[in-house]
Amino acid sequence: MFSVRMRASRGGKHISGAEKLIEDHGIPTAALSLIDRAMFHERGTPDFINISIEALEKPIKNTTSLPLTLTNIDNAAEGRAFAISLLLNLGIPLFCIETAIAFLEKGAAGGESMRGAMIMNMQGERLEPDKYRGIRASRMDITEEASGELACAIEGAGLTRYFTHISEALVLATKVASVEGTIAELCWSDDPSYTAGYVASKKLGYVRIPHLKLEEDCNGGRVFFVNGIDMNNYIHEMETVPILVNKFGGLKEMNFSRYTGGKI
Ligand code: WAQ
Ligand code: MG
Repeated sequence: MFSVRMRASRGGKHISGAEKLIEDHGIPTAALSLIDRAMFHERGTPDFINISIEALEKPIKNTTSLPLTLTNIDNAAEGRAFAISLLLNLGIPLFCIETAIAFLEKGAAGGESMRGAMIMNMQGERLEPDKYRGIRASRMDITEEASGELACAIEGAGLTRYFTHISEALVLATKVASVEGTIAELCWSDDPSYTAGYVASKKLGYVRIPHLKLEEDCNGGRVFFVNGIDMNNYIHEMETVPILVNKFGGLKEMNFSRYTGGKI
């Protein structure tokens, strides 16, 4: 198996990134489709595209995705409030959550979106060594079969047009939650037309929130809330241990009106 990864930028600013795990005969097709994505992205046309193709050195861990919970939240204010309540429920102090949200809102790479994620401890401190690049979860993908199960489940919920975003985010969140020391992840997209995001954790699964920012907003990102990690081990596992999602963890739907008042 090979890891094929793409990142694209313009004037040093992050535009997009994506990756696949693939057998050697699939490399040309995978690389072409990633170049295509890099060239035609709503955040802009890149002046730099990096494609890396590497044989995997370590054995691949197979895993079931986090379960996917859909919520019917219809505006960003409620989305943020709900995300905060989920994170509080997971034991993250309010101060940390608010600090993280403020960074994501204004662009955690000095006013721009980062290429990777922030790592935040329970004191609200950012631990990632490079505050512009951040930490990238890497070397992960989903099998055709699990992808089919996910496609089927979200079709029933009318979300087929968002399949690529959902599938990639679910795979990433599954990897992040699997790394020892991760308490939770908060994410929303940096694509201006894509307002959705999620809170993910081993405990509550992937909770999709359709609105975490307003449309036209180019700032987004990810934060991994951690506790008691050894930074080198954490980064090493996040970036290099390959994970393949070979089963979809199932779909739940949550009617938001039932969950106001802090109940989860
Ligand atoms: N590792 C860590 N952080 C990353 C990675 C990665 N592999 N890829 C992206 N990021 C960070 C980076 O700061 C980006 O600016 C930010 O996340 C957003 O990336 O409908 O589209 O690819 O359920 O724009 C979530 C909702 C969509 C999906 C997330 O992220 C759904 C999304 P994007
Ligand atoms: Mg994006």
